[in-house]
Amino acid sequence: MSRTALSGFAVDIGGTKTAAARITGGTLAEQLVVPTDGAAGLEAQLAQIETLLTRLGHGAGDTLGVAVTGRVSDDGRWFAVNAGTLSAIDGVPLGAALRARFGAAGCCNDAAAAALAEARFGAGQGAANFVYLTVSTGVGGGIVLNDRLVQSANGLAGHLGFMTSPEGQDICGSGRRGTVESVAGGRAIAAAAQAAGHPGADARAVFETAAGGAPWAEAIVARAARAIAGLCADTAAMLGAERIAIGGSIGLAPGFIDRVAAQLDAEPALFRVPLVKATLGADGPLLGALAHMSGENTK
Ligand code: ADP
Ligand code: BMX
Repeated sequence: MSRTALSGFAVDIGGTKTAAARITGGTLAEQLVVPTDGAAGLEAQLAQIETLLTRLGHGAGDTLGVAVTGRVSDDGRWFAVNAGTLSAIDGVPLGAALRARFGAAGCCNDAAAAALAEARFGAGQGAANFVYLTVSTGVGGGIVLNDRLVQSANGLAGHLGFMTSPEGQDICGSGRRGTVESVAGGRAIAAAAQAAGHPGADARAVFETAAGGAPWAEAIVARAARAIAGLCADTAAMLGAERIAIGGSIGLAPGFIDRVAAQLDAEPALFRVPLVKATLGADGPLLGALAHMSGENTK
């Protein structure tokens, strides 16, 4: 499908922010962004979606794609993998509820959606084996192998942030110890800042402080970059990825990809997979959610 064939509405519920857009001919004609309520259950999340869609002019018969942080199983159930991000989302019937309320609607994981959009319209074009990583509230992933998005019935496929890292020691909200997400995700970076004696500093503040030269913040950013570089090399080994695109507000923070690339340079050549910026940026999950609704999974 071509990007210009995408018209309808899309919502992206991330761990920190929820975005909604009206999309016309593959372009975001209007977008709204509000904070995500991580303690909200299904009903409250649906009410938020409805408020945003009403403001954007969604009407009966309009197509709606919803991308969410967390896994979405084949039967449209939505589960947090990291329960610290979404505390009240554990198998709720999101797909059925969206269709009951909004008609032609569907849902998928946010990083899988972005991977699909980048593969078709962005940084993954021309690479048959392509991986998208988002470094954001968590660390998410989407895998495209032989031009197809890899999906599993339980919705867990592609959750690369739950691989482990030698940099990791802590137990994350998934229950696993030492995940990449527990080192490089935004929540983990904020927790590391608190442990370093800087409570209240979020990941953005840590990055800004590191840019100003503060050693404590610099150490946190450097550790996150090492964990992501290790994940990229592991991904090269596991999937033979030809290219990895990095997105998310941390992934796209000034200098972060360069730091990851510098760490990856220490790996043997075979594992030094080329890294690029996610060219669609924060639009990726929105465009991918709508593309996913159109049944787009083949070229
Ligand atoms: P979401 O996870 O909701 O999809 P983002 O991709 O914006 O949203 O990721 C949110 C995380 O990114 C938060 O931890 C926030 O502190 C962090 N962040 C936002 N802007 C920046 C920035 N300029 N530099 C570093 N971190 C940032
Ligand atoms: C976590 C996981 C993934 C998600 C990724 C990025 C939860 C709630 N989320 O690894 O499903 O794709 O974060 O999401 O378990 P974001 O919120 O950082 O954009």
